[in-house]
Amino acid sequence: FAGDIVINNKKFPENFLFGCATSSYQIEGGWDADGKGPNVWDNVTHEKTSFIIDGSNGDISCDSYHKYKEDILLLKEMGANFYRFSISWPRVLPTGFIDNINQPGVDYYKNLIKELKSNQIEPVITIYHNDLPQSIQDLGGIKNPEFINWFTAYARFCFETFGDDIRYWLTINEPYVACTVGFISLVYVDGIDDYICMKNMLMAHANAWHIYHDDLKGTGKVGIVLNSNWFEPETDSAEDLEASERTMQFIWGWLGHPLYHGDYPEIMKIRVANRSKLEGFNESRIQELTNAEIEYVKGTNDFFAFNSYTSSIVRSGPDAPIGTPSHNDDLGVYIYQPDEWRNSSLSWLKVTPWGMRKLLNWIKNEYSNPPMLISENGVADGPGQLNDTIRYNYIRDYLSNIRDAMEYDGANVIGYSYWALLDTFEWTAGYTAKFGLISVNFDDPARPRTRKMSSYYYEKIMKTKCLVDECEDEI
Ligand code: GBH
Repeated sequence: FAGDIVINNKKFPENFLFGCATSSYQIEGGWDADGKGPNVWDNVTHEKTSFIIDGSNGDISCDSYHKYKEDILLLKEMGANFYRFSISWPRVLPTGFIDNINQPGVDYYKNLIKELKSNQIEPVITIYHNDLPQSIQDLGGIKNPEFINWFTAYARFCFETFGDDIRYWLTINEPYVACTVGFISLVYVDGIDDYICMKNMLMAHANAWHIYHDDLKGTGKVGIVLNSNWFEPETDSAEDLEASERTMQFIWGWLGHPLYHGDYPEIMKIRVANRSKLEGFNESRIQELTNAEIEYVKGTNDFFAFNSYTSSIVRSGPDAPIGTPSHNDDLGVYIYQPDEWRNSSLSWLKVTPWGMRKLLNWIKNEYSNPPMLISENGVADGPGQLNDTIRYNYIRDYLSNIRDAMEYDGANVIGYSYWALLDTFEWTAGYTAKFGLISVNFDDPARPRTRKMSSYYYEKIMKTKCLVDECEDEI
C-alpha cells in the first residue's frame, strides 16, 4: 500500500486501465444489414478487389454485428477493464447526415454498451475510425471544409444518443494516416490537400470537444487519437538530433502542438512557407491558424490517446528538390528501418519496444505530461498460429518499457489497449495479417473464436496488473 517500498517495479498501479481495441469495419460485418448505408471501404472492396492483397472484404468479417455478446464474454473472461470499439457512421446515419437515423444501427450500439456495462467493462468509443460514409466521400470527404460541420453533427448525435455514462470518447482515429497515407480512408490527398485535410480534422475534433463540454456539459473525457512511430536519430550529431525532432514535430506536432500549445509547430510553419514560396504559391500551403482558431483548439484534448506500433531511424539530409508539393518533402529527412530489427509479418512493423519508452518521454516533455492512453499497440503474424510466441514477447517487452517510463521517468500513462481483440480485416492486407489475441476461423460461417496463447498471458496481466515474468511472487 501507499508508503511501502515498491519492490517490483513491473507492477502497474491498481487504477491503471487495461483493455483491447477493434474498429467497426474491421470486425462487424453486417455490411448492409438492417438499413446500414455504404462506407468507402464497402465500395472499394467490392469494386476494386485488386486493391486488397487477398481480394477480401469486410462484408462478414468476424460477424461481430451478430456475435458481440460472445466478444464481450471473452473480454470478461480475460478481465479487461475497457473495450475500445468504434461506431460505424453509416450504420447509424446511412446517408452520413442526421436527418436520417437508422434505429436498428442505434440499437446495436446501445445493446453493445449495455452488455459491456453489465459486465463491468468500460466502453471507450471511437466516433470515426476510417469508415467514412460513401455519401460524404462523394461530396469531397475530409478535404471538403464542410466535413467539419458534417462530422460535428454526427459527433453531437453520438454524444446525445449514447452519451449517458460514457467516460472516454475518442473523436477521430489517426487523422495523420487519413490525410497522408490516404488509401486507408480513400481520401484523395496531395501536398496541398494534406494540410487542408488535417486542419479540417483538427477543427472537427475541436468542435466535438466544445459541444460535449460547453453545450452538453458532459462529465466524461474527450480526446483524439494521434499516431506514428518513434523517430530515433541515426547518430547523436546535431544534424540528426535536429532531423529527428523536426520529424516528431511534423508528424506528432502537426495536431499535437495546436491541441496543447495553440498553433502549428514553428518549424513547420517556417519550412512550409519557404517551400511554398519557392514553388510559386503566393501563400503558404499550411493555412496559418487565426488567433480565434488558436484559442478555440487549444486545450481540447482531455487526454493524449495515441496508437504506436514501431520506430524508425531518421537521418538528416539535403532538402528535397522543389517539385510536387508534399508534406514529406516539406519535412525533408531520410527515414528508414534497419533490416536487422525484429520482424513481424508486416514490413512496416518492426518490434522496437525501447522506442515506446522514448516516445512516452517525448510526449511527456512536449505537452507537460498529459494523461496518456495507449489506444493501440500490437503485432501481426501471417498464419495467426495459436502458439503465438511473437505476440507474447511483444506484449511483455512493450509493457515492460511502458512501466519503466512510468516508474523511472514519471510518464503519466493511464491505460493500455492491445490491438486487436480479434483477428480482423486488416485494410489493404485483408485477412493476411493477424493482430488478434483471439483467432477467428473466417472459413467457417459460424466464425468461431479460439483464444491464442498470448490471450492467456494478457489475461494474467490484466487481472494482476503485473508482468508475470517479472513479479511472479505477487500473483
Ligand atoms: C492502425 O493503423 C489502425 O488504427 C488500425 O485500424 C489497424 O488495424 C492497425 O493500426 C494495424 O495496422 O504499408 O509501408 O505504406 C496503423 C497505421 C498506417 C501503419 C499505414 C502502416 C502503412 C505503411 N498504419 N501504414 S506502408
